[in-house]
This record gives sequence, C-alpha cells and structure tokens, in this order.
Amino acid sequence: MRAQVVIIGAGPAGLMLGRLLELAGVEAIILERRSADYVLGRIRAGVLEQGTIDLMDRAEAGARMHQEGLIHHGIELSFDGDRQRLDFSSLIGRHVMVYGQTEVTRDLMAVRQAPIVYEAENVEPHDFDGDAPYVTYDRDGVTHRIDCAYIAGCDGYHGVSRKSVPASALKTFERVYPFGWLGILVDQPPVGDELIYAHHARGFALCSQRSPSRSRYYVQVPLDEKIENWSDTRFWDELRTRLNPDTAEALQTGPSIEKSIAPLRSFVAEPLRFGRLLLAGDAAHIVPPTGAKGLNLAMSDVEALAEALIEATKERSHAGIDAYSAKVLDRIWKAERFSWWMTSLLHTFPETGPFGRRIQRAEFDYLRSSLAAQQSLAENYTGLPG
Ligand code: RFL
Ligand code: PHB
Repeated sequence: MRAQVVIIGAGPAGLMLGRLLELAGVEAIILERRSADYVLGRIRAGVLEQGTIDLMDRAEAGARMHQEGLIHHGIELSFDGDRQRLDFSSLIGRHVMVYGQTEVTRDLMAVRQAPIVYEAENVEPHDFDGDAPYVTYDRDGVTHRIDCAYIAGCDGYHGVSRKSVPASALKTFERVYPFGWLGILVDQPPVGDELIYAHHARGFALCSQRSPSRSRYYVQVPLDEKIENWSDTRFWDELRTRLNPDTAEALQTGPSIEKSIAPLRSFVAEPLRFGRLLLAGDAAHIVPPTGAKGLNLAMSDVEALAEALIEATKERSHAGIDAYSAKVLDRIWKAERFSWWMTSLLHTFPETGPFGRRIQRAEFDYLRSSLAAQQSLAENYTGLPG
C-alpha cells in the first residue's frame, strides 16, 4: 500500500489532521489501535478556544458544534469560599465554547470520507530518518505495510511514535504532580451557568458541564487514590465541602454515569520532528487539565502540521516541515506555563507549608484587585493568538 501521509492515532489530533489533508487533496491513511466505540467512550476535555472552533469550521465539521456548543463569556474562581467572576468578554473581548471532546471526535469521524483503520495492532514507524519511510501494522492476523512520504505521530502520550525516536535525539521536560483529578459525569443540570474553579485547603474542585442537563465535576485526589473508595455519596460530600456554601447548596446531585481518575502531568518533548516523522498533540506534550489547554493545543499543532504537509506534498517545499517544530513549541511552552500556573494557584500541594498557602492566597487577592492580572488570565484561558 502507498499513501502520501500515514497518521498514527485517531484522537482529535489525528482526525483533524486527516480531515485537513483530505480537504486539500493529500492522501492520508489513519491507523488507530482502538475501536471507534472505544475512542468515543473516553470522556476528556470540554472547553474549546476560538482557534479550535474556527478549525472545526474549516474542517466542515462545525455545524452541530454551533447548534449544541455553549458560549461561555467567563469563569468563576473560588478561594476558600470567596468568589471572583472573570468576564472574558469585557476583559479582552473573547469567549470560549463548552463542547465535549467526545462530540468533537464524533463530528470529525462523521465528515471523513476515507476509511479509518481501527484496531490496527503493533503499529510501527520505520526508516523515517531516510527518504523512504514506511509503517507496518497487524490486523486480523495479517501484517500490512504502507510506504509513505511522511508519518504523523498523533498517538497520544502512550503512543509508539515518540518511543520510536532514539533517546539521544529527544530532549524531554517533565513535572509529575503528586495528585490526580477524580471526575464524574452526571445527568443533572450544572450548578452554575459558567465553570467554577475552586481552591480549598482539602484540595481543588471544578464544576464543569457538557450541556444544560449534563454536568462534569472534578475533585483533586492523592495520586494513589483508588476509584473503588469513592462512592457517589462520598464524591458529592467532598465536592460540597470544597465549594462556596451557596454553590454547595445549589448543587443538584444524582447517580454518576462515568467516574475516572486522571493523573496530572506537565511534559514536553523536543523537537517535534525527526526526519520524516512529525509529532503532534499529546504525543509531544501534556498539560495538566486546569487551564483547559490539552485539546486546544493538539488542534493548533495539527493546523500548523497540515499546512507544512500540504506545502511539502503539493509544492515540494520543505520550508514548512523545517519550521514546524520551532513554530509550535513557542505556543506549547506558553500553554505549559499557563497550565502550570493555574495548577499551582488552585491545588493543595502536600509540600506547601503555611508560607506557600499565604502566597496562593496573595495570588488570588492580586487577581481580584488587578485588571491587568485578570486580563492576563483571560487572554491565556481563551487562547493566545497565533
Ligand atoms: P489522544 O486523544 O490521546 O489520541 C491518541 C490516539 O492514538 C491512539 N493510539 C494509537 N494508535 C495506533 N497505534 C498506537 N500504538 C497507538 N497508541 C495510541 C489512541 O488510542 C488514541 O485514540 O491524543 P490527541 O489526539 O493528541 O488529543 C489530545 C487530547 O486528547 C488531550 O490533550 C486532552 O484530552 C487532555 N485531557 C484534557 N484536556 C483538557 O483540556 N481538559 C480535560 O478535562 C482533559 N481531561 C485529558 C483529560 C486527557 C486524559 N488522558 C490522556 C488520559 C482526561 C484524561 C483521562
Ligand atoms: C471538562 O469539562 O472536562 C473540563 C473543563 C475545564 C477544564 C478541565 C476539564 O479546565
């Protein structure tokens, strides 16, 4: 088999890249380890920046998003019960949209014309340091080979692409946080119109949503916490404790329809290009979810990567491919910084003593009193330009 580009991974990054290439007439094959149902069953991000919304439109996948997505003009921060609303629209004239990653994935799957190879096992990129790379995979007990010009590694943090690069060619930067987020999905109306990010001595909590009748809530838990120890009742009690009393009172609870724990990590691999293998999305970097940046960053990577691949395959110019890594790393590090900062402000760290807690409080008070600080948060949260 032959294709101009082989894309490894059919998460949001791989699907969006495949679609942008398809619309430009560049032939790409997508290989995904899991089934389509499995991919759609993963509950992850929920907040889209304007750049992601625009890209969904360019991919001709935005119709349902515009109908069902909820425009949010701000968020609420709560610190030991003291509340502060940030109005993005008046601060910087921008907003975000609440529309689940599951729905983004579903819409991108639906618009793709060419098939996606699901349940592709033992996917392996080969010879990407030369001019004739190829990818092998197994399906139904048969080994297949696809010769190509470029390989796009969109296979997430645990994927094979980054792992195929010799360690000496890769520099990695990592911070593992000593906690995770326990999240639940529930068919109850959200507690507020907007998202609430709450700091409490017992840990962080987030009130998010998927629709007017479906809510997503998170509480910070220790890294070694077991999901079996968290009955719905325990979750609701803990969440209420961490919220402002009025918010806690208004919370509408019910049986959870999904419950999972995600560890928090900051990670960047540099560079993002090794010969004819290019990394994008979680394959190259991870942010803690506090800044709602992971999905958006994956989308801005593939926007740049699509442009570079189209230029390389249609105009036979390597300038875009050569520039790709440096171009996206600039934005990646800014998102890493913001996500780390939001995480540091809002979580309770085991090692933080009384001094550290006062610093967190001072940071919150500064944010409450300074228009400049609020604008800084707003421009980062809604997505930096470029
Ligand atoms: P994905 O979504 O991980 O997709 C990668 C795809 O590659 C497949 N794959 C392989 N395919 C073939 N061969 C292999 N060897 C393969 N190995 C893996 C996988 O099955 C998968 O389908 O990466 P992508 O496309 O870069 O998208 C990035 C986003 O998914 C990610 O940044 C966000 O979801 C991060 N994230 C969150 N971000 C937010 O902004 N807000 C959140 O609330 C939020 N919650 C989360 C998250 C990520 C999580 N992970 C990674 C476990 C919650 C979780 C649990
Ligand atoms: C979510 O709805 O899952 C969500 C929203 C905002 C975040 C993280 C997760 O910062």
